[in-house]
Amino acid sequence: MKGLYTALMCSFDESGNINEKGLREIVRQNIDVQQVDGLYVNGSTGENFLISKEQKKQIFDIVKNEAGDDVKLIAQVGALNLDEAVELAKYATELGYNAISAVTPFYYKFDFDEIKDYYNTILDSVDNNLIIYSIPALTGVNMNLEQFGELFKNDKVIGVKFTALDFFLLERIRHAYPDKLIYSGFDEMLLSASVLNVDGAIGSTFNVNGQRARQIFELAQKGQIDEARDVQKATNDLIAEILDNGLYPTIKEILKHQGIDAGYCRKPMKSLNSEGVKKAKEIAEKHLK
Ligand code: NGF
Repeated sequence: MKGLYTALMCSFDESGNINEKGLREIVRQNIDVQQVDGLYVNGSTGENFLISKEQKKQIFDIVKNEAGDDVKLIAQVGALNLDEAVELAKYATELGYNAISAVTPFYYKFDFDEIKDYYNTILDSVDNNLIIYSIPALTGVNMNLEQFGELFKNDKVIGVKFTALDFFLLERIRHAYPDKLIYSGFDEMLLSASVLNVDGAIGSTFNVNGQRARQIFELAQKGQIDEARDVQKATNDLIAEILDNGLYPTIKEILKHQGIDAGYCRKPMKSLNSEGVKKAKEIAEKHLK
């Protein structure tokens, strides 16, 4: 399960329905062109928290059907409704997803016992392994080293997707749990995370910049830090402009510019106006030639 995973975008039509053709094209682009090792399905980038349970299942179906066994698949099933998370975990496992992942429960201030019970409840319901999805900036949930250790006591918790700025904690987790998988979550910090010996990365910008992500990761593994830094710099020039123009809608527009039917974002997320679309094309032409 090590390696680089695209946090998969989903294509929606203007009314917010899944655009199956577009989603299949995004899957193929990631496998055939970006050549990532796997896909992380229904994460933040997939606009998971804006869609219904039935749409989540539909996306799991389409992605598995298109990808087959070409790459590894991780299904993000986390939901505030624990029954829904369990149902989705079972669904994705039956489809053959290689692992499940669940965001830490958010919105209410759950204590750690509640968080632990959430993960154990999901895992007790399926014969599959789980990757914790930790993204404190969006969830407000900050777990410490001991709490990660407590969750890792369940052998089916095989790792963490670490989308956080606290690299002191990242180093401590790496050191304390060498056998657990750590995936770096912030694409702009991939080199720094790779130097700390993460096992892989999961990123939104890999939809359009996966090849550079691989260069960074592999150069760092070989100790070629100067070369890796150059590629990270080129990557960050791209990411800075994407963030400035609007993260997910800009990635969609770049995909469209490359001939992929990436569609619209789900409301209340807005799609780009004509100026934003023009800027996205400029970003693609400047940074992704
Ligand atoms: O989009 C976010 C929100 N983070 C992603 C990634 O960690 C999310 C990251 O690639 C993800 O994996 C998922 O879709 O579940 C950033 O978009 C990127 O580094 C630009 O900041 O923080």
